[in-house]
Amino acid sequence: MEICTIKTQPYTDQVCGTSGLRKKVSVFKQPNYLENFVQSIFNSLTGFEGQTLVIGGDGRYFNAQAIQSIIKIAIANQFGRLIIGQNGILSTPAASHLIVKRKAFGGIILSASHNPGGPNGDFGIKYDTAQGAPAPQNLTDIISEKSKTIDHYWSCNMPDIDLSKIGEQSFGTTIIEIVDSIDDYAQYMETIFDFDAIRSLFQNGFTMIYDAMNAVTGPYAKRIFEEMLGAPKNCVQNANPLPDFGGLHPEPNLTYAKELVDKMYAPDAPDFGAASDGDGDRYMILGNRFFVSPADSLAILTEYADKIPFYQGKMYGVARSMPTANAVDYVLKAKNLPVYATPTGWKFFSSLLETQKITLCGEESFGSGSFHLCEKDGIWAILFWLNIIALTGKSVQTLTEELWKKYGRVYNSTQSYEGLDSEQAKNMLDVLEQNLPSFIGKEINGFIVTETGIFEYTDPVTGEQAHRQGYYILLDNARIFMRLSGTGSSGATLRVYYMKRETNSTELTHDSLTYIEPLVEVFKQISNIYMFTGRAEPSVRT
Ligand code: G16
Repeated sequence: MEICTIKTQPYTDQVCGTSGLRKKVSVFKQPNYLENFVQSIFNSLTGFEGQTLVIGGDGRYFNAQAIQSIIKIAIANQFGRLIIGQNGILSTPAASHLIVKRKAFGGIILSASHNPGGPNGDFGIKYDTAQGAPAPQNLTDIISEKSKTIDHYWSCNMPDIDLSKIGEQSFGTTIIEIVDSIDDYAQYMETIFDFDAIRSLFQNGFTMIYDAMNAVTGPYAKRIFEEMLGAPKNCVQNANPLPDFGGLHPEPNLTYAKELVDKMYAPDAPDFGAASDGDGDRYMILGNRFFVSPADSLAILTEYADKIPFYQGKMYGVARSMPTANAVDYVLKAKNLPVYATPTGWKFFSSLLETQKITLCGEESFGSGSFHLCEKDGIWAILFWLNIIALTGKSVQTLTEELWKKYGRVYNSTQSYEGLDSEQAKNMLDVLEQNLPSFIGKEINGFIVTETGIFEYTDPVTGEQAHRQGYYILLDNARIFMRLSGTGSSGATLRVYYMKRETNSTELTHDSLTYIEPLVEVFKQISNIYMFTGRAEPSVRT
């Protein structure tokens, strides 16, 4: 096996977004594009020689090919051990867990998360630190900088590795260890939740469907829900990870998880429905003809966390991203615990998790997590719900409606305008920014604007600052928040987040989208979105 130095030219577009580098597969397939980025990651790190690197991905198109290149570059860069999920598969939370459990230097996860896959779809790479956490902003900035000047990378002349066989092989001074992708993660979940109680729930006839959306969590869900917990056979649907997700858009929300939603609203709907995304870090919860918003889900996990032994005596506080509706704030107030509002992006939770300022965290984009891992974790959240249901004997709907009765309901909706022309979207936001102060004190569609601004953040642990993290408009008892998505691979996606709190007990069970509609009208008037982009309606509403 020979180590070779390969000359290369830099690409100028390797800028890390909300979670790593995400681009079309065709972009990643350009000569040396992937290799440049991987070497740029290693060029941004020090002291990894002889250390362990975890590698895995969500199995999407180009995963298998990319892993072989990464293995060769990692060996040439003198990592001591590469731990790779069997067949190159690891969900994002499972990779995060392996990094910590095996005391790895870090990990490379191949995924474009919830973005569609296949030859015309998206691919992505992200780096996780030794804490199993997404690379912080200062590191991703360095990686992006290094990628602009890279002129060579190291690789090895060696045949591709057979990733299907569990076990170890040596290459020079590097050991390659292929591991079962599910074992460690499943065992870890068993230490967090009361599997016996969940097993009894299913034995007593509780019904469930889980939609893996042909993405990475299928095998995890089969093992954990069906085999270990005795959930109904074949309750895991779209269970085989496919390179193109079978044409599905693996984003668990009311629009893209339509197959699951239809089943959960059918006359013979089961008690519980759930789905995850491409790489297994997001989740959606449905009851029988009932949808739980991500903000309510975080509030309910917080309400019941101290009933789960793993969290007893360890409730420190909770963080939510700023766009996330603030239902959890009222639960925390009652428990006399702090809440932190961070910018969008899981990496902003890391310092809070690592320093035990928070126990749980969550986002409106269907991600929740806790100090058990520094990544969001879809299957964990679903197990958390099952554990609460097993302990309380209450349905999804009852648990949610009880939350509303106790604390008031924070109606909320995220509405995304996907595929906008980037220039048009930017113009619209530039004008909006200029106009923001002039709205204060005005009445728009029956709401008085009380405050407007740009969200700026200082990390309470590290003191690092994040600027211009979105625009907010506060109205009486309501809020509109706007930002551009950081996870798309082409054009621009504008996300508009609405919330309005209701405490009148006779007004708690309206249809959320209908209730929010007057606020949507405020957004349309304030932004002039139609005039700037030609788009009147969002493409995704949750
Ligand atoms: C990533 C981050 C999340 C964040 C989301 C925002 O999710 O990990 O923390 O909420 O992006 O997406 P957008 O910028 O499109 O609104 P994921 O699941 O794509 O890794």
